[in-house]
Amino acid sequence: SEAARRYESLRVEHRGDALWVTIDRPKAMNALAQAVVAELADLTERLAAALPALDRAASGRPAADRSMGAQPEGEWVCRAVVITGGGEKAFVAGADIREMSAMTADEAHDYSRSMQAVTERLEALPVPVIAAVNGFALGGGCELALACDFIYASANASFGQPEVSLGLVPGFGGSVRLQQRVSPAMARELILTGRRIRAEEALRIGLANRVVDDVAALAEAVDATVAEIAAQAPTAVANAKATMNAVAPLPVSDGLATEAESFRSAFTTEDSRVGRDAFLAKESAHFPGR
Ligand code: CO8
Repeated sequence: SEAARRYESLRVEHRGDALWVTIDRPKAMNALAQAVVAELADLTERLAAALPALDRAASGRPAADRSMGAQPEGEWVCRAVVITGGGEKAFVAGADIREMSAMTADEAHDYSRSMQAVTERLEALPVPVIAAVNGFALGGGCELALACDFIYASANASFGQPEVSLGLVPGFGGSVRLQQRVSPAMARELILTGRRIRAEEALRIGLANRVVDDVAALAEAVDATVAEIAAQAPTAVANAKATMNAVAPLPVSDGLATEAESFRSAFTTEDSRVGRDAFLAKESAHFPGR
């Protein structure tokens, strides 16, 4: 498909109902050089264009504009995106330190902004994005994983924000998203010490959702979860993700109002009609995805 075009540093493959994106520069521990960020920007842009756009209640439009708010246009080219690293050792070992050492401060700022834009586009995709962390997820690599909806890891994985050891600070979203994913105090401990933690500890603090023995088991665990997602109504999964994105920064009462708008929106989908009819007929639902 169009999304699976050739890139230098990315491998993009359909596997089951998911699109697997492998960051594949194992000689540099899959570090996010600017060329890799540019390819991720291109890929995420194409994916956003290829997937149905869900015009949802959570988009903040006035009520009159969203009467048929959850009717997406287009095809579901995939039901999930999985991000992983090439080679035996690394998910992504961060920004490319060699490249950064030749940057001006303004170039570093632009580098930070361009990768932040990729992370925001991943969050906005209407399908779940799963990080399959198969080794080092350090600095920008940990931040890339944090931009995914959730993280599965193999036992050899490790996580950390070692920027302070380089005289830097997180620049691809870590200062924001690590505090949201784990407790603020734990995020502070990790970022202020630069400490690297093992997969089991990442599981314990809620950074990883699941840890499995090895990389083969990681792919199997991800496949099984993708199959669970793919059995659900596509528009509902998209709506649920968008709603959770939208309400996260809101006070409870505003979040509840947004949720109710999303609920209203879900009612306008064929998926919801099919889902309710199938339940009442004691049949399994075949969702049209609109
Ligand atoms: N950038 C560039 N090259 C890297 C990186 C990296 N982040 N990580 C590893 N490499 C390269 C090494 O230089 C080495 O290259 P060579 O073979 O040419 O010497 C090769 O990968 C293999 O690495 P090692 O020999 O070090 O392998 P080890 O198994 O001994 O160690 C580690 C693996 C632990 C991953 C180690 O390489 C390491 O500590 N890497 C750096 C991790 C790190 O500090 N990452 C954070 C970077 S800063 C960041 O991500 C900030 C993001 C925000 C930036 C904002 C814009 C400015």
